[in-house]
Amino acid sequence: MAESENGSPTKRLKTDAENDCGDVGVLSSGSPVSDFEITRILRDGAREKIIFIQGKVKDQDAVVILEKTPFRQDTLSELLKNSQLKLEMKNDVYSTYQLQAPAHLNEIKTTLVCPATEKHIKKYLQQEVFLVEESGEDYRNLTLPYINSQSFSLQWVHNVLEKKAEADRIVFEDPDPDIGFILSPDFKWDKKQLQDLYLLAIVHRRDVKSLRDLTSEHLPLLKNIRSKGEDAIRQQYGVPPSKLRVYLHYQPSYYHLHVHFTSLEYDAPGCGVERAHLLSDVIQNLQADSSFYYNRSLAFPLRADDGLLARFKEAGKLKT
Ligand code: M7G
Repeated sequence: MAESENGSPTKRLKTDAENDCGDVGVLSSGSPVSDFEITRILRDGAREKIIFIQGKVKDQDAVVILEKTPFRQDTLSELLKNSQLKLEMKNDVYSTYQLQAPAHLNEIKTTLVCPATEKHIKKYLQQEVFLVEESGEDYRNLTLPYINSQSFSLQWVHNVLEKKAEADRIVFEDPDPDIGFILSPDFKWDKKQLQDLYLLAIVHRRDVKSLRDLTSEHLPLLKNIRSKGEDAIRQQYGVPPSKLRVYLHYQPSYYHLHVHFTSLEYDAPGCGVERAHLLSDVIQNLQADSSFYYNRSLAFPLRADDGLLARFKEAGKLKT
């Protein structure tokens, strides 16, 4: 749900597709989530306190993601003072309670994807994963034709770049068409606390799909993102570069170059070694060899029912 800086719901955006999935930022009983009919649970992450639910909103396929967010230090005393406590048990110096927090301190971050495609549903479904090793040639023969035919729509990215959506959330922009970018909060971050800080730098140029396309020609772009992104985050949130994990995903879900800026303290989804490539490593690799990412083998995980995995299997490229 889009929210303005002051937390109030934003107005409806003119570019929102007309559909039955509801209005941006509307929090009422007639909200798209209250109309949501549950079909099945795609994934239930008890430890991360996140659940992915598939369902329908007025006959349209949809996914709802509910996530309990980290505690906010600035509201702790209010939480302790103004909540109701129900004793569960007491034994010696130990006692446990059910704490009922006031509604405004008990929000659940909610993401709605509607209408959701089959690909969205697969993305969120818990599945067995396999590690694939892709050579530069495999990329050109197998992966590129696949992503050209099967990728997620980039409409949301273009909306951000053209300020048709999320314009009020922009943290920093360098408008230069070659080395410029927009830095905005990732939609996984509710901006309520810094422990799970998560921003995205989305480049203005539209001719770079992913890490694979990068050569030394892109070094000015990458260095610009690193230095101006870090400066903006220090200025806006008081978080220094030594507290940030700055990386690119390979494979990404969205094939328009973007860089993830996350809090080092946050175990962000997809920040493991099999998917995340630190921006500083990428810069150094390209400084040493302009065709580093054109040639080298890159490993990444694919879910069991990913069509790309089938192509690697058919080509005899999956190590079993
Ligand atoms: P990715 O590396 O392409 O793939 O990252 P991933 O989603 O598998 O990590 C894309 C990033 O864009 C993710 O961190 C998403 O949470 C974020 N994201 C996706 N969408 C659809 C939006 C959106 O509409 N707005 C914003 N601000 N972030 C989004």
